[in-house]
Amino acid sequence: AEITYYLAVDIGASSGRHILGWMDKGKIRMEEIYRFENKLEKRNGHLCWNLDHLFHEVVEGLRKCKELDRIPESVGIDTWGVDFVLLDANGNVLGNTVAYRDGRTKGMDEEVYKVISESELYGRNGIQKQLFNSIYQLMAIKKEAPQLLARADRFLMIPEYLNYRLTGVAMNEYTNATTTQLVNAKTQDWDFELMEMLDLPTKIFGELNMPKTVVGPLSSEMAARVGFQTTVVLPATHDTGSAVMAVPTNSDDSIYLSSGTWSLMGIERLIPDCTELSRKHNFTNEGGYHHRYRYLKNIMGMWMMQNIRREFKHKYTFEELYELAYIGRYFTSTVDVNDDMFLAPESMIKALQAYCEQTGQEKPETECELLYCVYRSLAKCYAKTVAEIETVTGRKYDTIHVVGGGCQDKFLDRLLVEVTGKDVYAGPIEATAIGNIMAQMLRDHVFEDLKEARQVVAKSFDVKRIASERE
Ligand code: ADP
Ligand code: LRH
Repeated sequence: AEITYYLAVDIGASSGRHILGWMDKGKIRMEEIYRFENKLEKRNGHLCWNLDHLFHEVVEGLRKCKELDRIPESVGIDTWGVDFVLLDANGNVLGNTVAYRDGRTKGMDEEVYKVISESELYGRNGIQKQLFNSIYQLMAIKKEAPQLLARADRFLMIPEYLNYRLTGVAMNEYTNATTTQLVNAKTQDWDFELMEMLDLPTKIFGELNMPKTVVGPLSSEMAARVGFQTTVVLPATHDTGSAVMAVPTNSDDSIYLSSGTWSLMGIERLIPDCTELSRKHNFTNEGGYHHRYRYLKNIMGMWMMQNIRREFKHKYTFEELYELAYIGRYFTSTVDVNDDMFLAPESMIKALQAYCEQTGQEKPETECELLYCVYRSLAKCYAKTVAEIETVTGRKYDTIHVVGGGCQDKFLDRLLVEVTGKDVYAGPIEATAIGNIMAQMLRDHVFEDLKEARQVVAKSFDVKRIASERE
């Protein structure tokens, strides 16, 4: 029989990949057919994404399907959240695509709180305060370049913009929209009243569409360029939304840790929690597939390791890095990984040393000490987050599922077992792409619902239980 292929284009802050998925004897099969690098670039003093390059890579990966003669029934794109473009009336991008790690949002929280208090804001959207959220980025544009906002006709998040380039259709999607901090948690729609209070142009925000919605066929120009026709579909276009769909369990007793450039740790909930208690613990209520909420916390994550590895000139393998960290385990200084100073430092090593000095701790000097300091600090933050989840929800969880590229970090997985005392499972590695494909398969009625799809994920992919040191 003919195989029906679905293509996930999953672009993270560090890399992008095209992954084909299909069903085979009741299991999901996947194959990565294309991969490319993604990184920040400095332009006019701002940290930016190179969108033209990303789009070029999206097209190259599509062409690869043609080359392999495996034409997907549909294709879905997901990327990191919060970043967006403004389009003018002719569909051209206004200004640079400034990335969330750029410093332009400094002080923009205060601008917003002049209009609405922090707790009232959280009460409306339940989104964790992070200075890079789109709401603060928009305030920065309003302050620095109001003419861009005045000329803007459409607001599109990164995956939506890539879809637009593929199809000519400009369409907003719900899960990623929630990361703007401009969506009301209860109505699950744009908070136009809030936008008006902030004097943001409401007309640029289009109707919100749920995952599984069809964007459209490739434009004829695109179809000619890639050599085939297909349908562009919305997955949960926020990568974390897709990753959490692919957490391989339906149990309520489980916490997930989506581990990539960021660590996103939390649970799935059916009702948002926009209370003061929740805000004080800085949890977010992002919108998920089928009206679920991702109740989680952003933790600085592997970004710190990525930077250190770069500063070590990539001279060690992952296994060697674990060994070095192990040697450094006598070193007890820790940092608050979520401190702003680690968001985009010139040197992560210097930032770690400065933090330790400023807090009166011994500063890490050797490679071993630096690595262990980051591991220990991350692990400490995970343990604290688990405790906070248990406090806020008033219950205990017995399991942690780690998914994403970072779940391959054996040292961190072990440490997680040690500091939390929970049963820790690692995998699948490509959870985000799997979630993306699941949404496309759900649209195609391959599965009845998310529950069934998750059961199939659990039996289709490698999920390893992490043994503790004592076992
Ligand atoms: P993103 O989607 O944010 O780009 P990924 O989910 O692709 O991130 O995860 C990539 C990250 O996973 C790498 O930057 C690296 O930090 C980590 N990683 C991948 N493989 C390993 C490994 N074997 N050991 C430790 N870390 C790893
Ligand atoms: C992870 C992620 C996360 C966002 C951040 C900007 O890739 O999408 O959920 O908060 O990037």
